[in-house]
Amino acid sequence: MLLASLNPAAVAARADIVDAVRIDGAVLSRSDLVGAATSVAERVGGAYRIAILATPTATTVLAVTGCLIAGVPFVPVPADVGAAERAHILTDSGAQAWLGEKPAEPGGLPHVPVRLHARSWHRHPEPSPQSTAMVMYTSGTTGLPKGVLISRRAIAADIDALAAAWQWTAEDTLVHGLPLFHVHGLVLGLLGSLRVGNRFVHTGKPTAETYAAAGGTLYFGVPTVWSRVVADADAAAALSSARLLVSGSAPLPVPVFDRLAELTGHAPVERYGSTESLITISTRADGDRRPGWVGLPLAGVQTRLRREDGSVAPHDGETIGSLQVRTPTLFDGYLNRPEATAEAFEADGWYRTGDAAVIDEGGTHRIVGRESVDLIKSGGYRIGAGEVETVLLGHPGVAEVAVVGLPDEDLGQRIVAFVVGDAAPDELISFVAEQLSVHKRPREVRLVDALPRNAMGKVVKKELMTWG
Ligand code: MLC
Ligand code: AMP
Repeated sequence: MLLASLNPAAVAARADIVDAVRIDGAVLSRSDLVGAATSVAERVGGAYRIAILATPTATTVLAVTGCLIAGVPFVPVPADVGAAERAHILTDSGAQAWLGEKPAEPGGLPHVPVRLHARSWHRHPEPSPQSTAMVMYTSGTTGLPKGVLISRRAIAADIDALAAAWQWTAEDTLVHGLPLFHVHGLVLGLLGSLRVGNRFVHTGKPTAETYAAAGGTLYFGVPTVWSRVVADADAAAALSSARLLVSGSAPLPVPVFDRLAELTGHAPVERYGSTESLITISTRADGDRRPGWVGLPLAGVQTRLRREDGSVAPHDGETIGSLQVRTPTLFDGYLNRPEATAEAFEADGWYRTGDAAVIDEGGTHRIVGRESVDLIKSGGYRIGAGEVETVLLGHPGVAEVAVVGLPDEDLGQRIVAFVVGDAAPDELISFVAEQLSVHKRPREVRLVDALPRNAMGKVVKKELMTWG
């Protein structure tokens, strides 16, 4: 979709931008981007599905953009992926080749390099809006990560709704340092910039210093990033010249919201969503910015709260219910997982987000928390407890294990593994980092004599969490 199909007006109007993308020391003009990505499209056109090791580099930007121009579905693979997770993603997705960055372990697939200086001006026909743009892997409460089928239509609808809510235009310079293998950094950050036509700056690491030095108008960050920014008052003050600071992917602690407002003069805009639904709820640039609340449904999005008895909860700002959404930004199911797909929806087609929320009389939403203790959010990353437990049980020094997310000032939640066994904690942490992704490793392993279990023999995680 790149640009042309995404928004021809934006491309035409901004064809002369000499610094459309800055990433990893490279600067791409709009013309470099279109020419080099079209050349990539020529080489991958007709492929069934392509894997992209999503490191934050110009190579990755061109690989992604080339696939979008060619209409080839791509699979963003976490830059820090480990052996077992990589094997699963490749097998499950049926990817035929790696495009762009070359992985250390290609897993038997051929590698197609991206040539940064190649150019093509061929005009590719616009792929159908219903077609799959990407298959993005995400964790569930149990089992291996599932491939989320995300259509071009869903992405375009989401970016347009966010642009309206945030008054986001081609005049903006969008800055972030988030991974390019999740919705936040990839779909909103990179594809959003391609569609809106604004300048995009990737800072490499999302630190207070790199954000302060980037000179943007629109900044994206997960709460961990914002809490690190406010810990550096000088860097935070440099963001006062920005237009909008946006937080999402996990709850922004109220003290961080307040401190950010104090140091930068900008109350942050909070927004909520998921890999499956994309972003569905947000504060508007011209709306009320209330700490702890994530705003109103985006244009075209409907929300409702379901109580346990199936009734719809009132919008009184207090009654907690399961948040459900109906939205044009929704995914097209989990790849190869019809049962999991069916379970994600109510009989009447509403998507079950798995989050508990309240809605006030004015329609403003507050996210209360996840309904399952087995889905952990750490540094804005979604991690399934079951996935980490399965890997740990594969280690000979582990007899029993339970993984939980404990409250953490920096990461929101930190992954802690309670283990019955005789393995060294550091060895277990590295074992997970090597098998899954580095960011899924437990930050702490506690060796215990026994796990708390109920009469059925099931581990009582709520009790474990009080051991924290
Ligand atoms: C440490 N490291 C190890 C290791 N221990 N490497 C290998 N094995 C081990 N045992 C290394 C790491 O590789 C890394 O190296 C360095 O230590 C620091 O890693 P870290 O400790 O994991 O980083 P940290 O500082 O904790 O990261 C914080 C963070 C990160 C905020 C930068 O969590 C982050 O980028 N979060 C963003 C997640 C996100 O975008 N989520 C959006 C999901 S979409 P090196 O060399 O690499 O530094 C979504 C929808 C929505 O949720 O609503 O948006
Ligand atoms: P992911 O699939 O990685 O995109 O994670 C989606 C989950 O992140 C949601 O179901 C929420 O639990 C959480 N999340 C995203 N944004 C917010 C937010 N602004 N506040 C609280 N939780 C959030």
